[in-house]
Amino acid sequence: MSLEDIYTLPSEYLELRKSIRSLSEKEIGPHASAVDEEHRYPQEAHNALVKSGLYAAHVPTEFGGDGADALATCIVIEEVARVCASSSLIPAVNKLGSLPLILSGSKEQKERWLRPLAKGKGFSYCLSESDAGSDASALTTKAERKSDGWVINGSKKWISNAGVSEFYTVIAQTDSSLGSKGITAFIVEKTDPGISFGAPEKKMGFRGSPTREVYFDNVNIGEDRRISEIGKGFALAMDTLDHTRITIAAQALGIAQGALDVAKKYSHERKQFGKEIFDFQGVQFMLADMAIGVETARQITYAAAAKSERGDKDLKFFSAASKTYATDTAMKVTTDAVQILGGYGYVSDYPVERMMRDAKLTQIYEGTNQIQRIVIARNLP
Ligand code: COS
Repeated sequence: MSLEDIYTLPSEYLELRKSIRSLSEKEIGPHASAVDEEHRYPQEAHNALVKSGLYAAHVPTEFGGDGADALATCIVIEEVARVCASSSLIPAVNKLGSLPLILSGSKEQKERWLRPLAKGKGFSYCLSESDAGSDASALTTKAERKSDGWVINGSKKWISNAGVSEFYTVIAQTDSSLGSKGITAFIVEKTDPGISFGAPEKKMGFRGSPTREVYFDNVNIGEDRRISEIGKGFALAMDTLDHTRITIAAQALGIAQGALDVAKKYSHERKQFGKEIFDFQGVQFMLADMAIGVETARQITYAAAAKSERGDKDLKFFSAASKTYATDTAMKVTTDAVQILGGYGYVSDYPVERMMRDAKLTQIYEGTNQIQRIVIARNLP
C-alpha cells in the first residue's frame, strides 16, 4: 500500500458526496427554514431520500436497501445535515432503530422489517424513559411472558420520529431482579393495539423532527417480535450505540460544515470600515479555528466509521470520541458563525442561529458528552 491510498477517500465515496450534496441543496435545503419555523416533519426530505434510495441507506441489498457501509451512511447524514439537521435525523434514526435487528435478528425478522424500512417505513429506537436517561439500565418498561408471546407495559421518552415511524425497537425489562441482565429487545409496530404517542415536545432545535413519548398499554406481541436473546437486550442496546453514535458525529460534522460555509461566504460579502470583514485578522483567526475543528472532526468520524464497519476492537473508544469531538466542535463552530454574522446571525434571515440551536442537541442525545467521556475513559487506548 502506498501513501496515495490512505488519508484520501476512494472515488466512490467522493461521488456519493457529490450526488447527495446536490440532492440536499436542491430538494432538502430550500425547506429547512420552513420546517424549523413550522415545527413540521420534513416530508420533502423524506420523499427525496426514499426516491434516491437513501432513506435507510444502510439496509443491506439482500433486504432491498442500498447497502451503504458505515462510512457511506455517515456521508449521507453529513451532507443532509449540512443543509437541514432535522432531515438528517431521518437516515440516522432509521439506522439506530433497525440496527438491533440487523445485529441480532433472524433472517426472517430482517426480511419482515428491513424491506419495508428501505421503502420508507421508518424505524425508531425506544430505550430512554423519564427516569432512565444516562442510567439506561434503570428502565422500567416491562415485557411479561404469556403463553404465546409477550405483553408490554410502560412508556418511553424522547423518542425521535415517534408517530411517524412504522416500527419501534423497544428495550424492556423481562426480569427486574437481574438488573441490566434482565433486559430484552422487541419490535413493536405502530398498528399494534395498545401503542400510542404523547404530544410532540417543544424543542430548542431539531424542530422538524418529532420527539414524542411512546406509551405501551398491554401491547400483546408474539414470540416472533423478540429480537435479542432473553436478558441480552441491554448489551445489544449498548452495542448498537457504539455503532450509531458515529452517525451523530457525522450529523454534527455536517451542521458545523454548513455553518462554516455560511460564515465564510458572509465574511466576503459583508463590508465594514470600507473592506470585507474577511480582511480583518480577528475574523480570519475565527474562520481558521472553525475550519481546523471541522476537518479534525471529519477525520476522527470517518476513522470511527471504518472501525464500525470492520468491528475493530477500539470501536468503543473511537465511537464515543468522534461523537464527543464532532458535537463539541459543532457547538463551537455554530456559535462562532453566529458571532461572525453579528446581528444578522442572531435572526432567522440566515440559517446559523438554527444551526446553533440544532448543534446543542448533538451534545446531549445518543448519550450526553459526559457519558461519552465515561465510555472513553473506560476504553482508553
Ligand atoms: N457493548 C456491549 N455491552 C456493553 C456495553 C457496550 N458498549 N456497555 C455495557 N455493556 C454491558 C456490560 O458489559 C455489562 O455486562 P457485564 O456485567 O456482563 O460486563 C452490562 O452491559 C452493564 O454495563 P455497565 O455496568 O457498564 O452499565 P452501566 O449501568 O454502568 O452504564 C453506560 C453504562 C453509562 C455507559 C450506559 O448506561 C450508557 O451508555 N448510558 C447512556 C445511554 C444513552 O446513550 N442514552 C441515549 C438515548 S438512546 S438514543
